[in-house]
Amino acid sequence: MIQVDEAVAAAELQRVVEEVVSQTPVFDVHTHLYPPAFGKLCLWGIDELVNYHYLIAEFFRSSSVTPEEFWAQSKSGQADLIWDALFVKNSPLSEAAAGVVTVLIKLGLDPCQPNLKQAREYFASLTVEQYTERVLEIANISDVVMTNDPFNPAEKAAWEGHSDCPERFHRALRMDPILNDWEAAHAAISAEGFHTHLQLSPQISDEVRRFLDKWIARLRPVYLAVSLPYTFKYPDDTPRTRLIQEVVIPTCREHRIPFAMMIGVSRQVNPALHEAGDSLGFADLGSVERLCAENPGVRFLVTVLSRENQHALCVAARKFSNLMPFGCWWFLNNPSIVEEITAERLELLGATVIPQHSDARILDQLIYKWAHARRAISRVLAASYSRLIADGYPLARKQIGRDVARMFSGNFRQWVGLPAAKSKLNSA
Ligand code: HDL
Ligand code: ZN
Repeated sequence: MIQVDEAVAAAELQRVVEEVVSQTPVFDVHTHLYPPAFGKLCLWGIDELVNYHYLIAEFFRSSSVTPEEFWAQSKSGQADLIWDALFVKNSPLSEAAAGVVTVLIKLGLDPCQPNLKQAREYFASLTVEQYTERVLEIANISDVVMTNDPFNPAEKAAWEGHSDCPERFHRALRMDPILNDWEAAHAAISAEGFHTHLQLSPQISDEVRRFLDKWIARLRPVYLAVSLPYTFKYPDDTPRTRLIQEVVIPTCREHRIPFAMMIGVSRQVNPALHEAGDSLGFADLGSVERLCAENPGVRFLVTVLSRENQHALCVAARKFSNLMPFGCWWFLNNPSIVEEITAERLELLGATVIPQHSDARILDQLIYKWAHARRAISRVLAASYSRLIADGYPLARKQIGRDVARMFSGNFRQWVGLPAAKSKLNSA
């Protein structure tokens, strides 16, 4: 029973919540990051940071430079163009631009420089190993999950070279080609010596499982993952349904790992923007419910790209305890929407969700994505707790610590079968 003198006073609540949220380490469940040993796959520093595809999309709205002219530039030439258009000639108001400002300020650099000279000198003074430690410490990140695509030649070469992968860089085995482009995936898997065929059969499914087993043994992934278009339907009469039923689900069962579905992409609506050319669409969450209902013994991680799908995802998670909603993905990772989604998740699901992931592609982004996420989540959490206190509930600080630790790492560790983290602060 909580003693009244331990209770957090209403006037102190916002500060206490911000303190606990800031001090609680995060397990970042979805990123595109790599450890330093992965060489060029490990993106870091100001030229990569400013060339984030979110900023490239925004650049074309503030410049007369055409995509063809832009892509003809070097990486640093592109960064110079983006810096001038979004940070010198205009105010960095967008979330992606404000994020760069957050990173520079937290590194002690001037975000109002007329060019990138100072920032480039700073990064040139660091090794990627030093910078990795610095970023994880500033962002208070204990672990990240990578995105590992066995169909990416550079990634395949890195793993075949037995790149050293530190345990806190957990792996996720990405299966987009298998589930979204079976024709190309079948050819790639065959080329690796597996006996697959365009026409699916139980024997072909077994061969695809053998291919996955080989990569699972190599990567020891914490989950299998796929990004699905907003048109995703389950079941349907495409190879995807059969591959989910005969390959993905049995593999998740056998290896006791969850299946992560990231649903809602509308691919390449503007190919001229390359990686920045994707959009979103409203998805059918009945398909998620059917998968969860058919497979009660399999754990699912789901994030959806449409803001309008979020409420239905919360309701689906109330129906299926093998469904874990996670993150405010991609176009949703903006403070106003993170607050809205986090509020409806707390109201419908309490602390049983994974409120955010960074989706970071560049190491530096962990600094801003988590600073901004913590600010938004603190606001919503404090509002939820303040309603309890206003009703006379004596809320103790250690309860706040317990709830935040559960959402920031405990839920995911339990979901993927990792041991609980040793708590440092939550008893405070
Ligand atoms: O498929 C994914 O994992 C997405 O996150 C894409 O990588 C997307 O381009 C992205 O970076 N979103 O933030
Ligand atoms: Zn991603």
